[in-house]
Amino acid sequence: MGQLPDDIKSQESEIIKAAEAELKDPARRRLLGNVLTLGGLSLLTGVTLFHGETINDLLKRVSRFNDGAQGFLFNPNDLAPTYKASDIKDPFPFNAFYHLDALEAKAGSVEADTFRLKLSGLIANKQAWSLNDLNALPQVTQITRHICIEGWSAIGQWGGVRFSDFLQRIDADTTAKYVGFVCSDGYFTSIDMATALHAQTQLTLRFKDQVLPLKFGFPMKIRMPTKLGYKNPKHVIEIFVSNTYSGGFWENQGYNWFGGS
Ligand SMILES: Nc1nc2c(c(=O)[nH]1)N[C@H]1C(S)=C(S)[C@@H](COP(=O)(O)O)O[C@H]1N2
Ligand SMILES: [Mo]
Repeated sequence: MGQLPDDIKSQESEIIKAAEAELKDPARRRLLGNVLTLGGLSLLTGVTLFHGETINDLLKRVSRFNDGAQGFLFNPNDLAPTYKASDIKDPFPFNAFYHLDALEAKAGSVEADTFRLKLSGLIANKQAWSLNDLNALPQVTQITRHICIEGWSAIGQWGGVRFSDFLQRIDADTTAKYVGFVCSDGYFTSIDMATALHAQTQLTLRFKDQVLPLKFGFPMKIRMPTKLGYKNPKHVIEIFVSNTYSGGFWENQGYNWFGGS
């Protein structure tokens, strides 16, 4: 970007500043139809505003480009940055589509001993999994940054089963397009298979080496540092593999489905 003339550089930074402001204001995001991801924001580098076009028009234009192109731009071998234990945010923020006060009522129905993770769709071995059996699989940990589209981010440590290992073990059809998640609090989302197979995508059972607390997603969450927060489902009780698009809780209200960070 160093070679650009100053007037273009300053228009660019004005666009990015305006876009960031749009992203930060929840009311504006809703009005916009939540068109943009942080990945999309970085794609704004190099775009110019057409004559008479508003920032909103431009955001919509870039977002349409995002869902069409990010699947190709996304390199399944690219790793998200990792951090040191001393970088972990304490206390780590809680976020959900309801207030923390409602957590127990919304998501607290799962009993550790009797819980079984349900599997459905294009999976050969659909036997349901207990938490003990999941904990007996080879475990990995990651210290990565969680980025919420509402304008905050925080570094945390998550432990569990590498999701690609799990998909292999249950004999999932990894040529299928989507993996979907059903959550005990009514939340749901779905991801592309390339992200499901990404080396850092994790079926998470622990936060900071402790059993995943309810507020961070007990009985399990799916952690993907290559995706924004809303693509990381907590309280997962069912996983399905499918070629049929099934959207997601926020995605169906306008958030970008790809949701890469
Ligand atoms: N089941 C469920 N998962 C969810 C959500 C939710 O409301 N319910 N919110 C999402 C959003 S928008 C964010 S930012 C993260 C917050 O995760 P945390 O509470 O561990 O910080 O969870 C994501 N996964
Ligand atoms: Mo979020």
